[in-house]
Amino acid sequence: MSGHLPPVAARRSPGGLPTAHHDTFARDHLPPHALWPELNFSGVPDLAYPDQLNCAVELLDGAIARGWGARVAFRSPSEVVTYQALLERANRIAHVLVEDYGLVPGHRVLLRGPNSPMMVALWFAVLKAGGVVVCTVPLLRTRELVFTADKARIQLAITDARLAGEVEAAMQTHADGAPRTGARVLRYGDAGADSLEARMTSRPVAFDNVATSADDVALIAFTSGTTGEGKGTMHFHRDVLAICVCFPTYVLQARSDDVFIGSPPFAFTFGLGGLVLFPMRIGASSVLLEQATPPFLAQAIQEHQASVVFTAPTAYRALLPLLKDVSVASLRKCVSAGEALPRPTFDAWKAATGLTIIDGIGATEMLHIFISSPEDQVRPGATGRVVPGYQARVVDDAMRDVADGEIGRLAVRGPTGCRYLGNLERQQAYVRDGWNLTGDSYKRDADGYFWYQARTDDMIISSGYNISGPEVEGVLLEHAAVLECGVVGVPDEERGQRVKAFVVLAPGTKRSADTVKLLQDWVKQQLAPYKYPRAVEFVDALPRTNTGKLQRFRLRDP
Ligand code: 3UK
Repeated sequence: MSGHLPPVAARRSPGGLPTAHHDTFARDHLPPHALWPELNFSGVPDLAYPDQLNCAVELLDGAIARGWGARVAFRSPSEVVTYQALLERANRIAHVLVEDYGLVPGHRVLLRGPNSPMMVALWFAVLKAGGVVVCTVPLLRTRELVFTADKARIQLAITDARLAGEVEAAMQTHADGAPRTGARVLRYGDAGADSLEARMTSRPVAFDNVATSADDVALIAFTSGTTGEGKGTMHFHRDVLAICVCFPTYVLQARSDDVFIGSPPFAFTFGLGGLVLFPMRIGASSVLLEQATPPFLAQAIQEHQASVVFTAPTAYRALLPLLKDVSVASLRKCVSAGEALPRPTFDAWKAATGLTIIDGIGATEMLHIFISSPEDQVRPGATGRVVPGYQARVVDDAMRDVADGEIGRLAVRGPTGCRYLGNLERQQAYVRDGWNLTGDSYKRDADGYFWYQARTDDMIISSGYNISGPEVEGVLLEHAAVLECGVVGVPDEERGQRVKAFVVLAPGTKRSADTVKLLQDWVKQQLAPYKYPRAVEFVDALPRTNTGKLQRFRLRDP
């Protein structure tokens, strides 16, 4: 491999550290250093990393060094994998990647498959070999895979054999139809002589890990795209470890005997952190489900006696009616992220289980959660206080602080932050004066709690009033007739915008003018009347991203 080393002068990352990447695509497509957010590693202890750092080695080889080899790391419906077995599996795969597929440090490897112990082993194998991981959700189709492969200039795609068709097609052409050359596909999970499993068996269980730099790119995570095409965000080896310190240590406070479980796919960094990195950092175990819709999740919590769950607000709501048949009494900690947690969901979960949901706002650009409070400090309805290690402000358009209680834009910074892959325009919009602007409007109270209002572009402005769609949604959800809903502003000649609710009715409720009136009156009783939905439309389902987020832009502009 040393024959391919680029000239020494080029072998520095923008942060100034020597890089171990021989293929420098990821580094070359970082935004200029001046456009990075300000990064701060001194907010809490344990964030000062050595210049040379491989997060996969820290987490996996480190777990063995800490004496956890015999502990169960991951369970799935079909297997139980100890830390030692996971290490050996990842090492064998790393050999295959380097020896059979010519993986060179810096190569981008696309992973496609549902959450599973094998997917975790692949993730570690790529990083141990110095590669850059690009996870994709199983739902992606050829067109989206082509987009991802073009953006991240993928050299190798490793796919669950059951999902191979689309990725094989995607690896053959670029978006413009030109043939893609040099990209290969490797399947796992089938019996073929050419499968990954067949290749792995003969390889050594030890691997010579690549000594990456702390700021070499480890993963490119694509945003789920509530407003259109996904953007690739780049995260370094040290970022992966930093998120294992901040939220887990100061908010989650899980223990090594905890059993983690949840629904988000690894491609959504919420899932990667909550289901892989955080449990591994403390030697706990995690249950990985291919199917994690609420009925499967509830069953699996009971079966595996899971104690820490990571899922989305809509899933908590959908779990509630299942609790009469399934026991989730083993749960100790419940984390919600991805969307605002409606107060009725928080209250109903507490009433049904006695548990306080830990709400937390995170973002793909920030890698994980940066505002959230431990259960004993939760203020119902607020997202929480800033996670130690991060700083957060509410600012106006000129980046000046607004007064407590006023609505403004959320600005955050900390050890992680936004670096888009080759997208200067978006970079300049997301990062201003060293702060990350997440695109959310918030209010802060005098005690430092942050209260979510809406996405900045989702704020409804009607007759001069600022109206938060999620607030109206929360009230509608309290009504027994409402199963799900989305509230947006639609154009209105007189008011500028008019509040419109899209409602999925509970079974047995009639779609009638009476129901419209019932819901409108309900909102008027609960909130300032100017917030009530002047228009109500009944729908069968709401448009969501593949991570379950409501796509309000599609409601506004059907
Ligand atoms: C919204 C929330 C209110 C908010 C994510 C935890 O969701 C994650 O990342 P995405 O890039 O979306 C980011 C945006 O989603 N959001 C997320 N959590 C909350 N809004 N309350 C919340 N608790 O608009 C944010 O800007 O998909 C969440 C960990 C990792 C993640 N990537």
